Amino acid sequence: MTLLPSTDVDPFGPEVLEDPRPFHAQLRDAGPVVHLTRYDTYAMARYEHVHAALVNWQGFQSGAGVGLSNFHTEKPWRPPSLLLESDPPGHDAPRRVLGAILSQRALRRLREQWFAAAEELVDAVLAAGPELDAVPALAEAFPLRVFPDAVGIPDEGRENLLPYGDFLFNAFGPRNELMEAGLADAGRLGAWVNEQCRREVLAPGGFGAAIWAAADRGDITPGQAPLVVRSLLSAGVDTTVQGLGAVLHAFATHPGQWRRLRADPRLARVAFDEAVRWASPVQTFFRTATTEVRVADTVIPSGKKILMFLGAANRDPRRWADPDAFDLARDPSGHVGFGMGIHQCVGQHVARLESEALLTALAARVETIELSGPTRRHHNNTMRAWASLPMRLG
Ligand code: OVV
Repeated sequence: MTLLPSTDVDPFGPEVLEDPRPFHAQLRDAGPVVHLTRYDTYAMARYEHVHAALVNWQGFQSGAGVGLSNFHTEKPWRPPSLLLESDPPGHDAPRRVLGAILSQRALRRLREQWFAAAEELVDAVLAAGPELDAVPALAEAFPLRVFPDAVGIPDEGRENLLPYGDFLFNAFGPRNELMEAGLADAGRLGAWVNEQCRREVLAPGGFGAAIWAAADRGDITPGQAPLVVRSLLSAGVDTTVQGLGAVLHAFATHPGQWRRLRADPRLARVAFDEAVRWASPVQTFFRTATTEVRVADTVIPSGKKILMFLGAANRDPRRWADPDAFDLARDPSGHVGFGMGIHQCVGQHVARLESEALLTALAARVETIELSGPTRRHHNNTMRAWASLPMRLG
């Protein structure tokens, strides 16, 4: 029996959120499982074990919540998600419905429209001059331009989407300053989001209406439909914003890779997955041990929370050659930035299409991308995020 390694480092503290890479290396090197003494939870940071746990939904459940809080002992801040915070068999019907609506095939009808929207946005940004902050001007602007329309929500109140997501992703962590700072507005934001999930509010032809149509067919119940729409509005905006921020930052700091993309714009798709691997916009989710589960030499007691470090697994040198390099020549498939197994990101094709549209528009118009000032992180308990990315487009 080997002793279980432990650390009292706070994975949600400001130093780790500013730059988690040294802590990730420490966790990976300590062993397959590490005890996080501050929260009496367990951590996995090596690719092999993160991957194995993500595909083992029988041993590592999501129904007790995928944040630090255990829904079996603490009341969740909002009714649990039918997709994220649920297990088979209840998980499966909502997942099947949303999976079909967001499938690559179903998204084909949006492709032309989103490519045109990206060209329009990039033209407008370039007309305003070569210097910009890529966070508001591109990473936020593009998803906000195309995604709420695709869901079919009205224009009014869309400014609530990003703050709602920021709070939601903070709420997966402990009740620290980041979480507390969002509490004052959480009720109002949550009420607005819930209002957008009603059948009467959602425009015909959108993802939201398609979810209600699935309820009419009996594929899900009418009681489930608004919660499935809520998942779109919860997981569909901040995540893609940070994914686009990551890929723009990656290119701004890797000029050779930008030249490569310009030479072959079909690399736009692999570029996004490589950026999701490299930056892991969603850094962590918890699981809960359904019974005593053994991982390598460690027995995790039933009911304990386990923090899965997606970002650490995605840069594990045991799995990836030269893991810190952003490299379009690598095959990033198998990364766990979208998760893995039955909960793997149901919106990943939406995210890829948004990124492909934006990168294709940029590659056709912009020879060089470079940072033009100091970048600034946005701290969130779950997301690795940018507050500001000053850039010059040449
Ligand atoms: C993946 C994810 C993040 C946040 C919220 C949800 C899903 C949801 O289903 O509400």
